[in-house]
Amino acid sequence: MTTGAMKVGFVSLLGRPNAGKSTLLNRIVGHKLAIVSDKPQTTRHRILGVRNYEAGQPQAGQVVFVDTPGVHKPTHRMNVRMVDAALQAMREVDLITLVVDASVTPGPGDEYLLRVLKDVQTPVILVLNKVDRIAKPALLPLMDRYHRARSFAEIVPVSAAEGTNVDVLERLFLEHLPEGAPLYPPDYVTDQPERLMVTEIVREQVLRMTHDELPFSTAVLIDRYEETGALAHIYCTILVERDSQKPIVVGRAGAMIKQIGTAARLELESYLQQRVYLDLHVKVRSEWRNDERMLDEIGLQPPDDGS
Ligand SMILES: Nc1nc2c(ncn2[C@@H]2O[C@H](COP(=O)(O)OP(=O)(O)OP(=O)(O)O)[C@@H](O)[C@H]2O)c(=O)[nH]1
Ligand SMILES: [Mg+2]
Repeated sequence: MTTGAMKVGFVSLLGRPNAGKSTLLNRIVGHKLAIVSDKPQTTRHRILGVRNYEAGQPQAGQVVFVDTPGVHKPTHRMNVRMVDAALQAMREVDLITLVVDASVTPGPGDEYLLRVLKDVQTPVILVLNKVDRIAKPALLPLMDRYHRARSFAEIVPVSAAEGTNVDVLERLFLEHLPEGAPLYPPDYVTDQPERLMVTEIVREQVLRMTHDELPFSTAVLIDRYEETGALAHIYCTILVERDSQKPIVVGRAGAMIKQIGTAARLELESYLQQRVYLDLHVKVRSEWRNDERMLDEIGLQPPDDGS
C-alpha cells in the first residue's frame, strides 16, 4: 500500500564478497559512491548512500543505504574490522538486504550468513543478484531453497549491473520502511570523505590491473594534497606487503604504475571536476594488514568490543 506520507529509514546491504552490493548501491543512489571490482573483498568500509524519492516516484521517501564489506573468514586484523563493520551495520538499520550472487552455487559462506541472521528480528529482504547471468529456470530452485531456509520479508531477483527489477526492489524498500521525517537534507548523498574516495579511486585501478594476492594486500594513502589554481596535486602511496610485490605494481620500466596512474587520474578528474596531477609511489610495509595503527590510518574502525 502506498500512502502520501514519507517513508524513511536505514537499509543495510549485507552479503558475501563479490555479490554485487556496491554495484546495487551505486545503481540506486545514482552516483558512484563505492568502488566495484571483480575481485572479492573490494569494499573495506561501511559506506552510506542516501536516495530521496518524490511523491509518486513511487512515493515520497528517504532511504539511507549502508553498503558494507563482504562477510568472509578473517585472515588478518584488517578483515576482522571489515567483517565487524558489516555485522555491526546489520544491528543499526530498519531493514536488512541480503545480497546473494545467484550465478554461483550456494556454499558455506551463504550458510554462515543465514546462521548470522537466524535470530535477527529486523526484517530481511533477499536479493538474488546477477540474474542476467543465469537461465530463468535456475532461479526457482534457488528461491525455493532460501524460502525454506528462513522467513524473508521479500525475495527479489535483480540485476544490479543491468538495472533489471531494481525499481521493484526500491518500491519494496519504501513499503517496508516506517513513516517519518527525513534524516538528511535533500542534497546530502554520502558520509564518505572526499579524501577517502580519492584513495579508493586509486585502489580501484590497482584492483583492476593486478591479480593474485595483490588486490588484497594493497592500501592507498594520501601523502600530500595541494591545490594550485585549477589543478589538484595529489601524492599517494600504494602500500604492498612484500618486496616481491613492489615490482609487480611498478611494472617493467614503470609501465604498470603509469597505467594505474593514468586511469586513476582520469577518474579523479571526473570525480573532483578539476584537473589533477597524480603522483603514485609504491612502498613495502610488511604485515600492514595486522598493524592496528595502519588500519586506523586507512579509516577502518576497530571492532566494537575492542578485540
Ligand atoms: N553480470 C553481473 N555482474 C554483476 C552484477 N552486479 C555486480 N556484478 C559484478 O560483480 C562484481 C562484484 O561487484 P561488487 O559490487 O564489487 O560486489 P560487492 O558485493 O560490493 O563486493 P565486496 O565489496 O567485495 O563485498 C563486479 O565485477 C560487478 O561488475 C550483475 O547484476 N550482473
Ligand atoms: Mg563492495
